[in-house]
Amino acid sequence: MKAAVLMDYGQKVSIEDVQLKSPKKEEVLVKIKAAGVCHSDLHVVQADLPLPVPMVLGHEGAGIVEEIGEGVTHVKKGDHVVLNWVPHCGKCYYCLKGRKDMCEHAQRSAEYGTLLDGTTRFYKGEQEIYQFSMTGTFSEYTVVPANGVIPIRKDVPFPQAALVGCGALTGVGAVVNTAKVTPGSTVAVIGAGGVGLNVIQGAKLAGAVKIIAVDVVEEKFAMAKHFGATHTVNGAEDDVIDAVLELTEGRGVDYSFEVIGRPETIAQSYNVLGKCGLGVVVGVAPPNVNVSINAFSLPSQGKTLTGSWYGQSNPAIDIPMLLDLYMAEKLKLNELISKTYYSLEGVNDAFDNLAAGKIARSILTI
Ligand code: CND
Ligand code: ZN
Ligand code: ZN
Repeated sequence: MKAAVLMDYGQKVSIEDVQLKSPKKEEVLVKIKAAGVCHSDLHVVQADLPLPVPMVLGHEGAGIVEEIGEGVTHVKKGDHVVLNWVPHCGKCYYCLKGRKDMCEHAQRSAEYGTLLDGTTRFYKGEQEIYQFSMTGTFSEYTVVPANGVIPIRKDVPFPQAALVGCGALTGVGAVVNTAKVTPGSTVAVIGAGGVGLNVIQGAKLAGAVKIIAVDVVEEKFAMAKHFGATHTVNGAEDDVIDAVLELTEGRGVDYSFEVIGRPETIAQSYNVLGKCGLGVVVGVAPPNVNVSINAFSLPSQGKTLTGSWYGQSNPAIDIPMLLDLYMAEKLKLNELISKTYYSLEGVNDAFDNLAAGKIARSILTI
């Protein structure tokens, strides 16, 4: 079977013939039908997110259950599923505290590129192949932990379902679960890509009255408005902080979201906040990067800068809920799909388009 694999850093992703072991206890074999290409996959290719290689990339995906391992009871062969890239263990300190997004066991396995038991299921000849965040959706089939599959309604098309597996859950969740944006608020969203557009529509769903989208690529502004932005700022032309202050009577916004992963835009997301404002970093910066913010402003303006991982979500509840919103025409997913590739071979072209910033999301149908 075929999978898109980053064989080594400095190379393009290649389509490889790989083998897959059967699902062990508490694991599920999934036939992937559609996968979205998220910037986190590109971060790995560009070595900004250093992980072990060779690795099957892709963490946004949907498919059909092909086989279940011993002890799996929540899905059966033939069920449609969205993959969850933070399959929590349910036993660690953070799981017990109710913070599945911070599961120690899932985070450690993701760093190792393995499943929860520390081993991989993909291999090529003698060589083990790692799996991105316990998913590996750029593949015809994958084996994931039981919690890594969320059963969904069968009337949702697979490409749209795939988008909920990262972009929509991460973006809407950052607004609803992490920031808890309240009706009537003012919001700035820095970075209007696949995830940022979902932050924008999440802010609209939450009842924000002013939603300021900041980007550097002109094509993004029409999309941002379509998803609910009321104002746009071109960071390549205008001073972002001045522009946001001007749009908010000189005060700054109540909530800001950084959805790029760069230190200068993370600092911007703090600096566009008004007093008592809450900034949420969604973008993933390389692990060795620090951000500088003004120390005096912390006590004197009472601002908070925090982060959001996988939308601080409860995937088993939130993924079906987002799909219900989509079917009720309250969540936009069709408009997120800028380009569809009908084969895994499209993956490098999808990465090039993502790097150029001109698209919302590309989908690979498999
Ligand atoms: P995508 O590339 O689609 O969007 C990034 C957007 O930022 C593009 O529209 C760019 O034009 C824009 N941009 C780039 N530089 C600037 C700048 N200096 N000022 C303003 N805008 C700029 O990426 P994506 O939406 O797929 O992902 C965005 C980030 O979110 C990325 O870092 C990814 O790794 C991260 C992410 C986080 C999580 C999480 O759980 N926290 C989950 N998935 C992805
Ligand atoms: Zn992602
Ligand atoms: Zn845990």
